[in-house]
Amino acid sequence: MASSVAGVLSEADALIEQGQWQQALDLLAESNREQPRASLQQGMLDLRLRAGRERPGRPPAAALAAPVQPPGLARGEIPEIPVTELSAQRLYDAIHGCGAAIVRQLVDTERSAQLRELVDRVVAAREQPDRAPPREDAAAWYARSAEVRGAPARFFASPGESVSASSSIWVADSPRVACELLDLYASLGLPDLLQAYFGEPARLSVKKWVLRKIAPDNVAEAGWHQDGRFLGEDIQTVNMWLALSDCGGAAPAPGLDIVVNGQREIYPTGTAGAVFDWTVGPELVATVAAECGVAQPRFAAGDALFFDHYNLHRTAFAPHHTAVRYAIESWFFAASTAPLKQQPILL
Ligand SMILES: O=C(O)CCC(=O)C(=O)O
Ligand SMILES: [Fe+2]
Repeated sequence: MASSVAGVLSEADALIEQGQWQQALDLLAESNREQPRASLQQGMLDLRLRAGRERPGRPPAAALAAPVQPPGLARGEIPEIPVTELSAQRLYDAIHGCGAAIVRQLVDTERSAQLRELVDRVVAAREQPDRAPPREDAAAWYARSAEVRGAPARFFASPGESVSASSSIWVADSPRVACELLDLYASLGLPDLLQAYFGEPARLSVKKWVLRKIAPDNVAEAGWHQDGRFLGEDIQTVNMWLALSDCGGAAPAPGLDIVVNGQREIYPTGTAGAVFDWTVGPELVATVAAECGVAQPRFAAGDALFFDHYNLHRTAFAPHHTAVRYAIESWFFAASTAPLKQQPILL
């Protein structure tokens, strides 16, 4: 017989009062494995949000060797790291040398298909709440935590559409999916990998952990941007952009366009022909890209692209796009410098 949710939650609270966050999380996770319940999933996420607000001191820099440019690459080519060789040093060399790394089939085809379904369920729960399963149906598909501050994530619905073609939804707004993804990241060894990369534990965040379902937008240019423009520079980050559709290059769904360089500066925005004040103008991008090239990689579902806040990129758009693209964007931050504005979440 599974224990009552109230009982488990109060036991977890007692552990937290003694500063035993990890034990409290383990208790909730074990109870949820026994019998998955929305309130337990919500409880786990709330706890991670509360713990994320505690800021550890800044440790000495990570013990990684100075980055070495991966050899043998053509201009505009993003280095690929075989999944069996993925390490903090290889990732560091690729991101600091070339701006990004691709890890093919980090997630297998079956799991990526499941994740795609999860995204659709969250989108449906958000857009058609009356059709979503009730709150205690072993799944909090869409529920805003009391620990989350601010307006919901951007949400694109064209006037007159009952279901929008494109959605961007905070993972933190779906405790069910947040728990599934945290399990996935643990099974991929990401917490240890990122700890080695940053020299300290990694955090996720409310605002930069996003489920994306993007409709082809053949004409409207999405802006070239660096996430460091919003996130700041005195931070350490790694974004894992996980494709859940066949996309990019000649595929029918839009991928990403990426400037392939390892430079560590934030370019001016709103100039050189930029459409928005937060985007880098196409003329400036052309100048930068003349030296290093732009990649438009083809991704299969389950392929991951890793980059950080200095990378210059945009959502691809092209006349041949006809299909919706699914992806999950997970920005990881070194705990001691994770921007509080992004609402850090314990990994
Ligand atoms: O998914 C996209 O099209 C945009 C992703 C992006 O800008 C990011 O992950 O920083
Ligand atoms: Fe971005």
